[in-house]
Amino acid sequence: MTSVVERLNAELDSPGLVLSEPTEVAAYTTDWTRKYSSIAPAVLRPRDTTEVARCVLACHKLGLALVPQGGNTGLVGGSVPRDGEVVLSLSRLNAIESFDAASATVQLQAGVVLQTLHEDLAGRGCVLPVDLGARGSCQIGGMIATNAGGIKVLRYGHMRGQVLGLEVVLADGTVLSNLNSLKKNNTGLDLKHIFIGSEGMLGIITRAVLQARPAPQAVQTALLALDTRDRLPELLTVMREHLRGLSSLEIITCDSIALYKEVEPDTNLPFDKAYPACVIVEEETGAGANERDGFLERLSGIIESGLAADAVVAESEAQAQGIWRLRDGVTEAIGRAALTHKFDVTVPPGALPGFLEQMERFGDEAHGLRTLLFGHLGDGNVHVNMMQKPGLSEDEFYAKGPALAERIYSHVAELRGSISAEHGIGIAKRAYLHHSRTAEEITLMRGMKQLLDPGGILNPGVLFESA
Ligand code: FAD
Ligand code: 2HG
Ligand code: ZN
Repeated sequence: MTSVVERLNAELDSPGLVLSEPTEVAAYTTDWTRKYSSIAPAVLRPRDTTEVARCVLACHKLGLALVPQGGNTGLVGGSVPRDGEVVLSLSRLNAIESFDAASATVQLQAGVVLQTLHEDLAGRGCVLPVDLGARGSCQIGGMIATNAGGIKVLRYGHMRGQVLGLEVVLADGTVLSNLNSLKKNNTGLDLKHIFIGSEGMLGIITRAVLQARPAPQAVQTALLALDTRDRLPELLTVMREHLRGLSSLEIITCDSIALYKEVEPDTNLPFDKAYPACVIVEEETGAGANERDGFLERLSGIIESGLAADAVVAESEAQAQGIWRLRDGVTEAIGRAALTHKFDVTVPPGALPGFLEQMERFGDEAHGLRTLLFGHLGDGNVHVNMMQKPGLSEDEFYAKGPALAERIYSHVAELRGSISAEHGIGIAKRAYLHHSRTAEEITLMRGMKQLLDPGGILNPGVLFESA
């Protein structure tokens, strides 16, 4: 009886492609949250599309299931094995292949890390207007596979809005290539959209063409302190009306700031009292000397109307970064402090004040949990984290998850919100998909999976229970 590794090596016969040393494999088998962890017989590390196709074909022939993995920063358990699958790492497909200045389009391999792309585009006076706290590790392929959101969705949309063309390896090893770089191309079904947000269960994304944009001339950043959360919907309306270049609107509650301070005690807090919530406002403006004054004037109007109680306005890039650290750093701080149940949801903006209160109530009623609320206010996207308090054992903590999820997601559904704003379904949310999608939609999704991956080898268990 030959082992999986021996069979893979015999099929692939290429040095360095198959990693099977247990300590090396272990680096790929636990997810970012530490909640999902399993074993894998091997990790495949292809360098280009041809090698990806060979790996997938080998798994197809051998009847082995595989889990595509990018930067492994996903938060719903979809990027690590769960039942002895092989890991297919895209990390070595890391070339930015070409940039076309006339169309501001960039062609690249799936394993390019977001920050590397940001740096490359900055050198060309351009940006990819998708940004998130995991920028130093998450990869373009993973971001496309999850249709990542982040802190600029309000103005520029999700990852989906930036993708012009894709190359995907299908479950039988076929390379489906449409590295389109045209803005206008209505030639039948736009197949790339099937793969964007498909979380690795319909195909392996190997290359992409993305639309870059001119970098903003200047960015103004401020942190507002609110003494009530009741007027959040009104704040949203006013911000949209008055800040025409509004590019980010993010909320952090005082509890989230307190946690950040616990984990990073040297942090200087921006206000001398703890407000119920703080909001980061970012506006893209022209570069003129008066632009900052204009921004200050618009914010003063908001403070005078009583919508905000206080504000700190960044006077330098370093100060802006200091403000953003309080927001970007919360996920990392949670990860360092304790285990957490994560609920990434959207609710209609009008429902936000009541929703935030309800989440705190649910957290208190679950006992032993610490509720942290923050997120992308401008999109109605709240990140509800319910953390393990000291004294609650790991088993007790995990046992609370299903009932809590059911409670939160049914409430979200009543509000006509979504159980996944931006992180996807993965393993974590598959039992709750019916709260956001109809039975007919789920049947069609299952049919598409069956059509594209009849053997069920691509990321089995993601989105639906494996058959
Ligand atoms: P992975 O975690 O490796 O994989 C994610 C999913 O995509 C898995 O199902 C995997 O199988 C699949 N996949 C990966 N690569 C490919 C490929 N090439 N082809 C096919 N399938 C593939 N997300 C947001 O949307 N907004 C945020 O603001 C945000 N902030 C975050 C902040 C922090 C600190 C962290 C840790 C995470 C954050 N995330 C956020 C979640 C995560 O970063 C995103 O989901 C990201 O897009 C995942 O990219 P990745 O390369 O790490 O993918
Ligand atoms: C963010 O916006 C991420 O920071 C992570 O989407 C959210 O940690 C979380 O719950
Ligand atoms: Zn987020």
